[in-house]
Amino acid sequence: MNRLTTDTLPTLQSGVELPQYCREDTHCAIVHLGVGAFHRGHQAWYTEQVMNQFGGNWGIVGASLRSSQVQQQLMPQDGLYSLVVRDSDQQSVQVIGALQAVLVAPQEPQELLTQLSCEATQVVTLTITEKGYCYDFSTRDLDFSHPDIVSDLASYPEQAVSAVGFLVAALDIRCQQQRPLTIISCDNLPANGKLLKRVVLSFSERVKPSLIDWIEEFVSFPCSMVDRIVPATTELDVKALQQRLNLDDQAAVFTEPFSQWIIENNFKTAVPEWHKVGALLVEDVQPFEEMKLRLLNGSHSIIAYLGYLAGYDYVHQVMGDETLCRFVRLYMDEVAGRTLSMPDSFDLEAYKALLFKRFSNTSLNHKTSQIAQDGSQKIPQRWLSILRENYQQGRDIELLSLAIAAWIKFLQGRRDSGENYCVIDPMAETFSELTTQCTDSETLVAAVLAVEGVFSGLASEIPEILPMTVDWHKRLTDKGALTVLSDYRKTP
Ligand code: NAI
Ligand code: CS2
Repeated sequence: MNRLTTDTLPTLQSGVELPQYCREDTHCAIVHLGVGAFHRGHQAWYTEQVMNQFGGNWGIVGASLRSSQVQQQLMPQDGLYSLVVRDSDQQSVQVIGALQAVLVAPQEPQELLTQLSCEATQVVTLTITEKGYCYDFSTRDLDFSHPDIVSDLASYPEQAVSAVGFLVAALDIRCQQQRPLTIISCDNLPANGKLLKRVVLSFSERVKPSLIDWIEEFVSFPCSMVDRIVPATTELDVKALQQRLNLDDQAAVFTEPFSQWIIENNFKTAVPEWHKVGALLVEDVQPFEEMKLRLLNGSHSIIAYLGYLAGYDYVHQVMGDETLCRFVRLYMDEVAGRTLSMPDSFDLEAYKALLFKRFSNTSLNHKTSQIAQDGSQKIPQRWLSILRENYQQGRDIELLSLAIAAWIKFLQGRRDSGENYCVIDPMAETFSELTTQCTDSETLVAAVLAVEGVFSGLASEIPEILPMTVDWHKRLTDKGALTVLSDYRKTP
């Protein structure tokens, strides 16, 4: 079967949306770090809409700081890929042309540095996962002990491996050339723009303090709330699409109709008119970001750990389980929802109802195991800030202590059915040592709650959390997730 390429594009039947601008004449002004599924299903899609409707030189040069897999998927297709929107039995296909090149940083670091610092580049966007920022939640600053940062500080400005290292080396060159820049984090982190700026400035302080004033004046790091569920593409997805297109697309991504991008209106350069194609520019992103991280992502992590332990592979399956659904509803209404301060005009109930609808989309094969990855990097902003705020307000912390117990159970690598699995987390080694050494709930829960990089002294701040979590861990171990949840807060 032929591959999707510039040459085979015209063979696609009607009904498939194609790029409405001349790719060959379009220059690149955006560099994106972390060309995973989400970038292709979200920022690249918004940029494609801008070029389809208003033209402009907003081509994207993507860069993977890790593997060459995406380059091997995309470049034999001239950077073209299908974005497939699925909603239960509906499906639409759009071919995205915005991505014009993909670099692999470990193989071509100089090319990436040149692209990041060249005059044409106006904007850098990032989806490098929560762990890609080398951020230490306990110090709220750059993790100077992180191996990538240790290596980048030693070899600066050559041979960077981290996004922070590449950005500072590029900003160093841009400062000499007086070329401002807008850098937009599109990862699920609290105040992601401020966090990125913090790590960039801390790194600069070590390698070139004189750069800091220039960055403060000529570089902006707008915060952004990003939202669209884009699961990892499976071989089955690719095969099904081959039938539909009669072309082979190894770089396709699959997503839902819903999409949201709320961006702080703080740019130091020109940016695409994303606000004309559905994005929202605001002065303060925080209320929206908190709402999304706490209601959507917080629920996702509850669905992931309790659902996976209970034997559910997909989010929509968990939503089909009354007991789990009730628990997610309790979390939204009585735990996370209580901490949000949304504008009066905002209909939070409608937002929550839409989340349940999105989670129930049966054609979106979103794996609980995918969401369960990197818990050490996700749980602080998804659960722990809520837990601290509710505790300070004298509100319920029971539900989240059960959720934390479920995560600790998940770290032990065995489902309630007895099936074993590998834990994927940057701290997996630490957790594997703890779960091997600590074989009873008391010692294991105490040991995990003492992991500074995640819990940052929570157990001493909230003394009740340890006995509560031990109790729930014992019950989960003895009875399994579904039984524990079916008893949870059931009126006798
Ligand atoms: P993915 O696994 O498809 O891609 C992850 C990308 O991050 C890859 O390009 C990989 O090379 C890069 N990466 C991983 N670790 C890194 C590190 N330590 N330093 C630099 N780069 C690194 O994942 P996907 O779906 O693209 O998600 C990426 C991020 O996007 C998420 O972690 C989240 O913050 C954000 N996001 C994802 C959504 C989704 O539904 N997939 C929705 C909203 C936000
Ligand atoms: C998910 C997110 O994998 C995860 O951690 O919770 O990727 C989620 O799908 C997105 O944030 C939705 O916008």
